[in-house]
This record gives sequence, structure tokens and C-alpha cells, in this order.
Amino acid sequence: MIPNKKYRILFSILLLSTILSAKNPFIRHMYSADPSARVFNDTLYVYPSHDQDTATWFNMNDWHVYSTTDMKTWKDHGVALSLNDLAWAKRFAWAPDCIQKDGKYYFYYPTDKFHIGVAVSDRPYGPFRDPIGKPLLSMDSPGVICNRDFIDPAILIDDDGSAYMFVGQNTVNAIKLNPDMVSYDGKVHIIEGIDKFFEAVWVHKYKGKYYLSYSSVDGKICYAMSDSVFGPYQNEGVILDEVNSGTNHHSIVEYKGEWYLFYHTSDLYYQNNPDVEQVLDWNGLMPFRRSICVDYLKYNADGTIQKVVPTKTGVKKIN
Ligand code: FUB
Repeated sequence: MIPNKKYRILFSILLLSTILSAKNPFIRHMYSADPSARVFNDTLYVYPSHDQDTATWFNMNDWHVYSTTDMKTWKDHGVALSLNDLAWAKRFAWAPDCIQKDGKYYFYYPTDKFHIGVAVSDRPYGPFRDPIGKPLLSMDSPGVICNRDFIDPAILIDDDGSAYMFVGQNTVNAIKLNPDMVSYDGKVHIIEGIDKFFEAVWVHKYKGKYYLSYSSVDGKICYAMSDSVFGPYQNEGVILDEVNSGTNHHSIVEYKGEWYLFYHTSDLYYQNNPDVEQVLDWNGLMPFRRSICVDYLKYNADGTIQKVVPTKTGVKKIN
């Protein structure tokens, strides 16, 4: 009896420590995908899309915001914006992004696989409201090149304060936003030469270089580097291999001295549904329920990025 009791206690401790350290996916009370991570005023916010519990396709209707100050404890701020708040949008509340400018927070989001909207708030977690009553940019705006879905806006604020949006599927379109952040200068730049570009473009800077990362046609997160925002970009390789959710979508951010890769998997869905066979099929058989994860991202001395191996344990708590 004594040894059994000892082993039971030991087993419980092991189980508890596994549960406590099993941090990926780090949002588990609902499904969430396409995480855009941003740091505002010492807090890290994540702006994901929201997969429905009963999804049979990407029928997504609203956007939540999550935040943390220690990379372990996450707060769900609830719905920041919903398609119901937008007079002109009907469907597909997909991958968003958010940026701060002059004390206001600007939330950019795709709808209908066709439009990119903007919404504004005094707070990073909303609620956001549409200040212009129409899309900021659409697939049929002059200069846009898009032969598939016009989705996945991502914003870069450059060192001189200029703001750019990168967006699109199959072709990377880029615009320079006006200082009001709700209009642009009318020109659309096409970023050429990005190897196997599919979707989920993200641009960040590190040591003066521009890094354009994206999901490739074969489902990997790849990246290219440049000395200037509109390129030319040099293709550098893979950051993250294919994941088990069909789609692959990430963001890269520095917080409190570490760099992080946010991405999604369908691990939680498969854990919740152990009888479902894991099938990777870009032609339709996807889980449609994804959950957001985070792991460390490291640079080599020459500025290239080391490949990230997804972990179940995620990242350490910041004290
Ligand atoms: O979440 C809907 C769509 O799936 C996103 O817009 C794409 O990037 C892909 O992750």
C-alpha cells in the first residue's frame, strides 16, 4: 500500500506538472487561428481569428483579443469586432492585424474574401468601430493584383513612422497608409519574386532589415529579406514546416527581450476529438478548428532565422 501511495503521489505530481507546462495551444477555451501578435505599452496582445466550435468551413463571424504580460497567463478580452458591426461586410471574418498610432488602435481585417476594412478604438482590445463606413481597400481597387482571395492584411510601422499594409493571396500587394491610418496614398505596390507565396504575409524589421514571412503554397512558413520595404526581397527559406491544420499562419514579435513565433495548429481539436483521423488535405478535408500556439524564434549571427520546431510546452513564463 505504501509504495502504491508513493507512486500515486509521484504520478499525480508528474501529471500536474505536464498539465501546467503543456502550454501549446495556449488558448484552450475556444478555437482561434491566424494570430497577429503586437506589443503595446508593455503588454503583448494577440489578434486572432475565431473558428467556430461546429465549423465545417471557414465561416467565421467575429474577432476576440487576448493579452498577457508574462507569456503564461492570458486574458480573453471578448469580442472586439463582429461582422454584425459592419454595414458593408457579410461573411468570412478572417485573419486580422492591429497597430497603434498616436494613441489610437487601428484594427485591419478581411471580409468576404474581397475587402479589407479598418476599425478604430481608444483601447487595444476594443471595442472597435468602423470610422469610414466602407472597405479601405478591395480586390477591385485600382492597381490590386489578386487572382484568388483578397485577405490577410498585415501592418508594418517603419522607423520613420510610415505605415504600410501588406495583403493578398498568391500575390503580395502593399500600400502606404496615410497618417490618418484609414486611407492610403492611392498606389498599390506589387512585391515580386517571393518564392511560392500563398497567403499570411507578415513584415517585421530586425537590425535594419525587412523580413517578409508568409505561408507558402506547400503550407510552410517561409521568409525573404530586403534592405527596403517594397523589395527586392531575397528568399531565405523555411521558418516553420507544415502543421496539422491544413492552413499555416503566423506572426513574429519581440517582447521583453525575446523573439516569438505565433502560429496555429489543430492539436486541440484532435485532442478534443480523439476518434477523428488526422488528414492533411488542402482540397477540403481540413479540421477547420485551429488553436494558437507560441514558440521562441532565434536569429543566426548573419540575421537569418533558425527553423522553429513546434513544442507542446511553449515558452517560459516571464517573471
Ligand atoms: O482563417 C481563415 C484563413 O485561413 C486565413 O485568412 C488564412 O490565412 C488561413 O489561415
